Amino acid sequence: MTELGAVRAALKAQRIETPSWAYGNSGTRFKVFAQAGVPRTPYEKLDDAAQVHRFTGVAPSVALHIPWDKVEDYAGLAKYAEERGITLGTINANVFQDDDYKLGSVTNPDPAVRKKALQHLLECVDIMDATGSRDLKLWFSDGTNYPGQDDIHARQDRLAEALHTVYERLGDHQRMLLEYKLFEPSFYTMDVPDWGTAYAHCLELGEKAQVVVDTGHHAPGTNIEFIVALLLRAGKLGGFDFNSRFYADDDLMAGAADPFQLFRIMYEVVRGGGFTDDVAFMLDQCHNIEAKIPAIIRSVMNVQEATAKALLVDAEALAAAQHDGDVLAANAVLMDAYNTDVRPLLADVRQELGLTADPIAAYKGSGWAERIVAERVGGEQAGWGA
Ligand code: LRH
Ligand code: MN
Ligand code: MN
Repeated sequence: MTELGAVRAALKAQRIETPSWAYGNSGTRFKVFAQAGVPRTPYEKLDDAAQVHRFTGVAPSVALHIPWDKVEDYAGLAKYAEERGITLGTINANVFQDDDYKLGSVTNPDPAVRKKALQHLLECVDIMDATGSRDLKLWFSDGTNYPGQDDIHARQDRLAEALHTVYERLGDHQRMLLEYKLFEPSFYTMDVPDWGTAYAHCLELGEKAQVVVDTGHHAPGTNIEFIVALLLRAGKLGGFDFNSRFYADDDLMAGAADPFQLFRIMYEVVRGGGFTDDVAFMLDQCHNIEAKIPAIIRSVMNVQEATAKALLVDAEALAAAQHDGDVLAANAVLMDAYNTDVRPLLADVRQELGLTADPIAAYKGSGWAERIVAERVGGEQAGWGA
């Protein structure tokens, strides 16, 4: 039997980081639908993030994307966050939106471009020093579109060199999280296409280098929970970028497309001892047509539900069935946990934390949505990429 007290305690201790860019306008390459009341500055993004934490109690940190969240004074931004009961989390580097990076950033054949990209990555570590952030998240759009376009082997050498330089710059308590993605924007080769490539680089670098799994970055049908189990076993799972996909890198709300997959992932996290501060649970998603703040609250709740179900798996009964080779019984143990309605449990947990049972209803009743529409007039709305 699973001990319910321990499950409750674990759910109260869970932390889910929200991405600053999810609060801004976003869209597809066909159209960005602007929404009223959307933040105009990184400060206003933090105001919104504080609302998500206020009603969920488990989302106290916000990931920044540089330069989308560029400010003069990062220590001041951290103080602003603190005054609102939250902190600044992972710093996401951005070496994919500059004309110079057409043929790559740190793997570009031109040393001058490589140098520029490297400077940005190092500047991100300076920002981490000012914000007190632990993690630097690196995702590279680098790659090629056509066979023969560039030397695959040489690009790996250039990547390794840049990663090494950044790794050396990290402070004692800082980490580098390397994110992989199968394709897009490069269509023939990506320089970090899969967990194996990320793992190989991280292994070479050392223990401060860890792999981050973005759930939208795999080929259809990929068994993501297997990757999670493997990375945890190797001590190389640094965190997640949670989001949902139906087709490619859709960045829909976490747990919306396939809540069963999210449960299977969370089960491997729990099983593999990854339910600790060493694994960062982050959202990386965009809300193109739905209201942003309640969508982020919904995503946090979806991650919590998957986590609760994973924590409810009867480990003893599962081990016994596995030991006996009882395939059906083992599967039934997992399915029993998955099919449990954990919403009453989470409602209780929230109330024990002094929150209302229904965060979405509480947000709707708070008047925040109306207030930001009224107040945030004039100026330019922040968007994905601005
Ligand atoms: C790339 C990615 C990466 C970026 C974010 C905006 O697709 O997942 O994490 O930083 O999207
Ligand atoms: Mn991501
Ligand atoms: Mn992505």
